[in-house]
Amino acid sequence: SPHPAWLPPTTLARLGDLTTTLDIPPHLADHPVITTLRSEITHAAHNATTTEHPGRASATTTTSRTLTLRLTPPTGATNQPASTQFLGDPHDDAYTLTTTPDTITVTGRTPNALLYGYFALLRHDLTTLPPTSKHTPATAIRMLDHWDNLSVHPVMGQIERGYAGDSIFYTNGAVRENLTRVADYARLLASLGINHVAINNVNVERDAARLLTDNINDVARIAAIFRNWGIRTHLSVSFGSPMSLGGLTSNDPLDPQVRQWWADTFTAVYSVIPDFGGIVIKADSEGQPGPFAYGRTHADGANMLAEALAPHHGIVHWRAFVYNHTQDWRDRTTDRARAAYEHFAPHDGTFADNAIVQIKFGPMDFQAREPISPTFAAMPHTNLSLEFQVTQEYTGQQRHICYLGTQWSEIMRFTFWPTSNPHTTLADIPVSFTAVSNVGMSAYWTGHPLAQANLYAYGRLTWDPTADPGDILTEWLTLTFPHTPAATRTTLHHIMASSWDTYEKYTAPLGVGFMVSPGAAHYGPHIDGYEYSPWGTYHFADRDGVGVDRTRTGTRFVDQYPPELADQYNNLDTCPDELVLFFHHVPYTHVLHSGKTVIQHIYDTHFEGVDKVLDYQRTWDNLRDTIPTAVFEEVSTRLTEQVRCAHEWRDQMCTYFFRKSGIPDTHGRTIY
Ligand code: GCW
Repeated sequence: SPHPAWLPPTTLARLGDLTTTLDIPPHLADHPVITTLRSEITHAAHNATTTEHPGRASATTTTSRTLTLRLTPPTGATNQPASTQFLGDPHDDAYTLTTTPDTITVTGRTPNALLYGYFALLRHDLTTLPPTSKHTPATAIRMLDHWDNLSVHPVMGQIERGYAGDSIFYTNGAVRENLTRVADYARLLASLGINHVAINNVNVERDAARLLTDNINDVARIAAIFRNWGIRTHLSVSFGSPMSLGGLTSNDPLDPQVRQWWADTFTAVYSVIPDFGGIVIKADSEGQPGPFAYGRTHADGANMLAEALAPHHGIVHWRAFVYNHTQDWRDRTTDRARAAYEHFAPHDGTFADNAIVQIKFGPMDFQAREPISPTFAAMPHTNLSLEFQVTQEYTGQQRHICYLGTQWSEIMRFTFWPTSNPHTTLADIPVSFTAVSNVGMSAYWTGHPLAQANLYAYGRLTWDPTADPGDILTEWLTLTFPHTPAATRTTLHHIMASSWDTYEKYTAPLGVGFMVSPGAAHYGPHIDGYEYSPWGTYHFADRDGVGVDRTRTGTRFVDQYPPELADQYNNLDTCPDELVLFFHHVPYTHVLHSGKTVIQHIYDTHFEGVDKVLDYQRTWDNLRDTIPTAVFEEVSTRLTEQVRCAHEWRDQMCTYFFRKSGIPDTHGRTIY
């Protein structure tokens, strides 16, 4: 059986000590989520009687606190804004906790709200809860996308950018017969408040395309499981479906026959899955078909699908990851970072109410460091989704420890208007949060046992983007390792909280990005791996300097930002150090705000990064007796690889830039 992640029996037992009552209006007594809650309560009570657990006052406690879960659906007319009919309302998921010394009451207006409130009790010290507190998520849509293929892809494997084994959904080209792992996964997600899941890769192979049509009954089996946990199921679809599945002669979004095909197809889908969430679509991107072939815009494409989904209250997540992946590296006028803004911003205000434009957090591609995509500030009249990557494609592939809660928190707190509107953060802009999941059939769900913390942190931050990522880490450690001495958890916290910074130190410097081995790997250093490729990810290092000139003397990408930020990034004196090579091409002797030259920064951070990883390894070794043996061994093995890989990065980076620049390390360390 898979690892219980943050819901081990000992943790759940704390809830079992409460004498729990469900207070549900009769017409909702058989709601699937209420049925789920009922079985959770039984399960927790069972754990309480069979488990010794730290939260318990004493084995002989006779009086226990009572817990009431009270569902209070709104009566009469609600005055919800019209947009909520498609996008949902965060207040539907909100729960209120009310406590007295003897009682705890969870109230909410939907079954999901009660489920979220119930699981939230695990995270709180029940003895110090305030008399009353209300908890409302930041957005109504908190979603995970899966890049799972039905079969093993010859290059990408079964899960594209998956580092945790096979798909929990599919095997041998079809939906699995046994979906118990999906049920366990749904429970983990629900405990965090995740309420939407897309179950197949955005690069849609032919067998996956047919999930929407011939194989919709298999999707319905998955949807039935997620429904029990208040999660709606979505599919990634191919824009080419009318031709490839429907036998039409065109996919033109303005062709009435094409529109009719989509309308008929969704009518059939909803007859089988009445609460189907909608679709995710990657069009005109990295070889996927799209509206450009017909001279149409992405708004035309998205609105066609939105129209077909609207009668069923379905939504379209239309990805903005559209750029020229067949660029000539000699062409210095094309800048991949500009692409999303150029294709989407001009269409602001023209997207349908049930269309959401899904934008990666940065203008390039889920790098360990890049600026925030300016497209978020450029489409105030469009529903937007902020997309993260929980799977660690560019952040160590679940072989390296890299806690991303720190990065996502920083991103969510970013503001485009530092002086004119400093309190509006990036997290205030989207109506939906999405991310690529990191789970698979791995015993630990995520390959690296500590990568579970990233899934956890994504869920918690999408509920509350203002939550402290260090506190989230503490929560995760407490729930996941209840029997581990507090000092060990403190040590783990220390390692994980610094791990993103460490990863950045030993990989690509100062925001320049990539420098990874190209293609299916994207792992380990290959500094010039993409330099003469068509993918638009270049660093332009020569004997004098390095970095991409995206200023007003270069590609002018800076001017996609609101003026205040555009000026800040454009000016070398005000551009933050960590982004300097993203925005500027500078000499190696350029002095950063830190007081170091660029070349010395490259040497120093790479030596520091390796030293940190060695320190993690030594520290981890000392925890041997306090961590469950299997977890200890698994992490040890991966740390050995992280140490090896960090050395490889350090030595290639230092050597490469020493050979380019001829400038020695001021500390005289070994450079090859
Ligand atoms: O980061 C890139 C990945 C591709 C992925 C693409 C995307 C699913 O390397 O594997 O394709 O992003 O986001 O569509």
